[in-house]
Amino acid sequence: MSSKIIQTQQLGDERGYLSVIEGNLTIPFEIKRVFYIYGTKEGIRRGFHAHYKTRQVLVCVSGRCKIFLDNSKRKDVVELNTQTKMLLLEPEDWHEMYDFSDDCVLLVLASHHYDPQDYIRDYELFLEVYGK
Ligand code: T46
Repeated sequence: MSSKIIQTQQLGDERGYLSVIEGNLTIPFEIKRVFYIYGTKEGIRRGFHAHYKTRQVLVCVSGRCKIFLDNSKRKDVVELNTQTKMLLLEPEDWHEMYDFSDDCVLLVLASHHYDPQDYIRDYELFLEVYGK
């Protein structure tokens, strides 16, 4: 699997905690876009796509969720359940997000601006592009 876990440090003092993500330092790309997923209803599964070029980093800044990954040869599940554990999600890995806790805020940092053409939402096309 190309995608992998990255840990960031928990900084802080008697006032509480602070964690930092810096483009081209903590994560291996310049951050062009930030979005966050929250208020996800019970039982909902999202994603169901891969990308052509967008690299992303996912971190639950509140709560937890699971990410199912599929590189056409292998499948894996990553649980994001702490503010210091991030998933570097590479474009070639099909992904689905699920098991969101009520308080989940999934922060996503992306290497490219939003472009619907960058999505591969058809699993057969995904296999043609990235399989074999
Ligand atoms: C991904 C996973 C982790 C925009 O207009 N701009 C944006 O930057 C984004 C990300 C979405 N949208 C619109 C497109 C849809 O109408 O917001 C709506 C929900 O997006 P989508 O159904 O693509 O959301 P997810 O949760 O399936 O996927 C998102 C990202 O789109 C995707 O890049 O990898 O989170």
